[in-house]
Amino acid sequence: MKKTAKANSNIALVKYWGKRNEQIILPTNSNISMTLSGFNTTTTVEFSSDYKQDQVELNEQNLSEGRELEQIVKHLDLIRRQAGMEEKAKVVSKNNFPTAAGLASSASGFAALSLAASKAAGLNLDKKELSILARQGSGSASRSVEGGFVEWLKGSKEDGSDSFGNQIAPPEHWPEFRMITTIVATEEKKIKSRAGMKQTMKTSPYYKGWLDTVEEDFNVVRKGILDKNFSVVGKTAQKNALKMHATMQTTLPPIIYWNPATMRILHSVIEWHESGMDCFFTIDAGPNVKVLCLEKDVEELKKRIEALDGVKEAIVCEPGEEAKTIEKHLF
Ligand code: 2P0
Repeated sequence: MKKTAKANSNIALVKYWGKRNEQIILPTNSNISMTLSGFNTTTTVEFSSDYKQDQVELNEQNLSEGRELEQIVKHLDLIRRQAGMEEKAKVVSKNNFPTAAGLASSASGFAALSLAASKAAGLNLDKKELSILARQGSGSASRSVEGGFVEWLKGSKEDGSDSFGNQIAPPEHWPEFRMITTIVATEEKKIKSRAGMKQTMKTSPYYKGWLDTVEEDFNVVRKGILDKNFSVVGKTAQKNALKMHATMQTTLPPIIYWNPATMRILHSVIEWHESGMDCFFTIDAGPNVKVLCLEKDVEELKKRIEALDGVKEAIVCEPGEEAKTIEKHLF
């Protein structure tokens, strides 16, 4: 009844920004990500009749109340219902990167929790079933179940059975692809993605423009990955991220995740690109920019990024592996 899983985070090249169903988390548009090597969550789950209530420890802190605990308990309830059991659980989870700094900790977190808890509950889910389960914890987690380049299909069914993460290509398909994650802030962001995307759908006049054009970005990036066409993937991913930020910046009240260091990186990447360097950027719901490049340019770009004012760290990520169970438990 005790299992441990490790899942990598992912960064979207075509973003998920909006839900067509908030209860079971279905997206308004299909989206694409790369699973990252290096940023991961390890989670151990044990179900036992000895536990009187669910206990959750996240990054060495016991969660006694709050939204995070509620989301995790709700997810455990879903797994207990699927497994036909009632035992409470102990969950211990650790990220190897700062939580909620726009580095998609909910993606690796719910992917690891789904895998560890479903195995501990005796369920033997296939990849698709596991992704559907992870999706209901946090949308982006549906993509972290798989490795390499992954699409999360929006699906059309009301029950969500056709909305899951699907591998477009494994890490070995394009091992030269890099994302340099720049850390400019490590504090928790004020507006979570969940609230941000809801507010955007409700009040941004540009959301319609997002919906009208995102499918084309999806098709272009998908083909670009299969063709290993870096300039097509990079250019389209950058445009897609800026479009997403344009929708959130035009909500009421506005959501602006960028800080001066973010702007400095964006301008620099554009300038470097104009002077012949193969580089683009993407940004999620936070201030940390991810610079997209190929292995050949990583050393030079890392040096340039680290020299920019306000950059605390630049971490190079490669295409990473799928979520896996491991033997070493956290308790
Ligand atoms: C993405 N983000 O595609 C987009 C881009 C943030 C910006 O997926 O409400 O934490 O739990 O489904 O998955 C972050 O949203 O939101 C996210 P919920 P989630 O990576």
